Amino acid sequence: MPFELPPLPYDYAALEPTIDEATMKLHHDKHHATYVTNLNGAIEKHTELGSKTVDELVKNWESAPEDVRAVIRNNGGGHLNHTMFWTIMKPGGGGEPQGSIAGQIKADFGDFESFKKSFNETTAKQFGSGWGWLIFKGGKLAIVTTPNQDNPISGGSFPILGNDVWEHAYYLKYQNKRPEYLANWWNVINWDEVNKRFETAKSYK
Ligand code: MN3
Repeated sequence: MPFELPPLPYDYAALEPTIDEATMKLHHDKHHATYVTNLNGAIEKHTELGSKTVDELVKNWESAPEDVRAVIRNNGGGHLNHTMFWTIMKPGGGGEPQGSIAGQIKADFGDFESFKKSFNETTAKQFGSGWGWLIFKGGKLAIVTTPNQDNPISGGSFPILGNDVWEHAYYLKYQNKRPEYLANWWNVINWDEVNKRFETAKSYK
C-alpha cells in the first residue's frame, strides 16, 4: 500500500482541554485512516499513480483518471489535510506567533488578535464541512476556506496552516459552537511547524 496513516505525534489526550481525547481517537484512527484506505483503493486501480506524492495527486486531481478523480480529490485531500493538521498542533503550543510568520502577520493584519479574529470569522462562515486556511499569495498572507477536503494546493498555494471545521473535528466537545472551537484552537498551535510551512509557501510553485 503506497500510503500509510502517519502516527499521531503525541498522545490522544495531549491536546486536552482544547481538543478532547475521544475526538482525537476517532478523528485520527477512524476518519483519517478511512481517507488513507480509500486513497489506496484508487491507487490499486491505477498503480502508476502510486509513485506520486499525495501533494502531487491532490494538486493535480483534475487530471487524474476519471474513475478515481473524485476519490483522489476527496480522500487524497483528506489524507493531505489531516497529515498537516496533526503536525501544526502540539501539547503546550499556542501563545503569540514566533519566528518569521510573526512579522508577516503584523505586516498584513496589524497584530495577532486582528489576524485571529479575521481567520475565525471567515472560517466560522464556511457552510457545512470544510477547512479554513492561511496561504501566502502575491507576497501577502491571505485567509481562504475550502469545502469538503479540498486543499489550496490545487489552486497553486501551499497552505501555511489550516483548521478542520468538519463537525467530526469538534462536535463531541463543542457541539454546535464552532466559533468556540475556533477560538480555543490557537492554544495548541505549533508555531515552529507553521514557520517551516511558511518557508515552503514562500517559494512554492
Ligand atoms: Mn477531519
